[in-house]
Amino acid sequence: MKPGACSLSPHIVMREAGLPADLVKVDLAAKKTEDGGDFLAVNPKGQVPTLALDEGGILTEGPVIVQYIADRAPDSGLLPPAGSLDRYRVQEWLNFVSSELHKTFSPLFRPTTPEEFKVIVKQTLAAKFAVLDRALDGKAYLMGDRFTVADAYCFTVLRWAKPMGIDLATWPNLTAYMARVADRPAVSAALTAEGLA
Ligand SMILES: N[C@@H](CCC(=O)N[C@@H](CS)C(=O)NCC(=O)O)C(=O)O
Repeated sequence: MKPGACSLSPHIVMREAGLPADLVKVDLAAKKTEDGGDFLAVNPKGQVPTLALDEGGILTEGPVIVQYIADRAPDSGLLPPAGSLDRYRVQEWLNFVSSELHKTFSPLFRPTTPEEFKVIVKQTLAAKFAVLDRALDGKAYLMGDRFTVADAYCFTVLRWAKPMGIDLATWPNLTAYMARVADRPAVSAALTAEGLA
């Protein structure tokens, strides 16, 4: 994991699921684990999140990892049962966050991205935030009253808005949503554990 990176999403889900989270920090630039190990030998993609499985091997790709964790705690309500329409709805949100938000944010973190392109990226994000803001109107979470893995991922990615100079106050439902999610005991514990509280 890297504090505040997209690995925060499965970290939150582990805590929401009541499962032990054994976190290993990674230096993403050097591709080294905190004990000096070669991260690329663990995950050839060189990316977090990377989940080491009890049965051996790893699982990668955040939207898949959170579903794997939630399926280990089916009573948590973090993910509706396989085959239900609600399950596809959660996956619909996971995909939206991954492809429309997460990977749109990415160039903002790169020092090599030209400033003119960053302006376009922020405009693109603003349009997506408006979609989310409308979807959250009158709802506590993306799926309604129930917090799901999609909220863990969405919250994690939306946290990047502020450091990137995007003021979420433009979208009142998003602002309220961020405060609501941050207030959850498991989320607050994850933020504290990552030194982000
Ligand atoms: N497709 C991956 C992307 C994960 C990703 O972008 N992770 C970032 C941190 S948020 C990372 O590890 N960046 C370092 C790199 O790509 O070298 C997923 O959805 O899990």
